[in-house]
Amino acid sequence: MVRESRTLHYVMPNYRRVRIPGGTYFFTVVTHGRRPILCTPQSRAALREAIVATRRDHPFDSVAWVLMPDHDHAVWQLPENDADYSTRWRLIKSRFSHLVAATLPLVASVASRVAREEQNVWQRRYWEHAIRDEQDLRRHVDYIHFNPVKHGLVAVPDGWPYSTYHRYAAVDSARMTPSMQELEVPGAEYE
Ligand code: NI
Repeated sequence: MVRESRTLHYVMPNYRRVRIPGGTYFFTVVTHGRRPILCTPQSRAALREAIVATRRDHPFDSVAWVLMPDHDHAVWQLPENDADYSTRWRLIKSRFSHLVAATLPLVASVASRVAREEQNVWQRRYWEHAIRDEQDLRRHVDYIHFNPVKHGLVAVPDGWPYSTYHRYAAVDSARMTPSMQELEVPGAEYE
């Protein structure tokens, strides 16, 4: 009988720990007018701060995430009996908007003219998909990690720094070569 050690369990890619029945979701969130503002040092710090602050009152697990210049893709797992991802995204988007309004001149100039400034940073709508099973989860995690390649920013996922790819690749390199067919996720970019 093999007993999984606590250490091994901790370092395994998150998708192996995800209990599918119970609030695992894929999201695509896009900036207003597809402004390429998300990957600056200020924006990355602001997003991190917004996520940390939101998690304090509304916890969730980040299974995978990729930050692109004008959108991001994420897979979250919510606590049991909690499906309220919309509150979490609202808080993250709002906090991020307030934080970057102070650091991004382009956004600040727009925000000063309009009361609801977050609507000038983010598109209001976003794509949401409830993960169905482990295969669906893997497809979406792979989709996230290959997204910078899909969008032509880098030749290999390893070349894009703003991704949980690196967390996965460190412990599960065998999963890093899915077929192109596996990388199709209809609707994910809603372009
Ligand atoms: Ni994308």
